[in-house]
Amino acid sequence: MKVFKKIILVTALILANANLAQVFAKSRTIEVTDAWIRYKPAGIRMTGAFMNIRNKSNQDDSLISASSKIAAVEIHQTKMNNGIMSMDRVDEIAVSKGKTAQLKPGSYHIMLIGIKKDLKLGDKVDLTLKFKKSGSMKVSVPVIKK
Ligand SMILES: [Cu+2]
Repeated sequence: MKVFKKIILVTALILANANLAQVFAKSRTIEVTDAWIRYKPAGIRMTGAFMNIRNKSNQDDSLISASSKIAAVEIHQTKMNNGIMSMDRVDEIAVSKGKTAQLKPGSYHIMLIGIKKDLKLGDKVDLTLKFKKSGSMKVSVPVIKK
């Protein structure tokens, strides 16, 4: 019985490692979580993508571009100036070592422009994120109503 338990434990560990390997296959140093794209009604050709980007490496990095097959993509920052909200294109979003950059409404975000077809709730959009130090990684981002 003792041996049997051990085998189960070893199997569980192997499965856990397999899962980790999948997650880290894209990038050893960058981890993207809570990614979502804002659902927009049919006919609206632009929307924002939001996510948390964690830099697990020991050097500062930054997101320098993003791309997608279905739209032009820019990195934006929403700002309030004298009560007027505006969106500006920015060259990069810093992701300091050990820190998490939050891309969220009203702040930094990834803008999809000229979307070729309507995105439905639950659709997933592949985005390629390019980092100054960590290179490129792909994320599959669900379309969500928030
Ligand atoms: Cu924008």
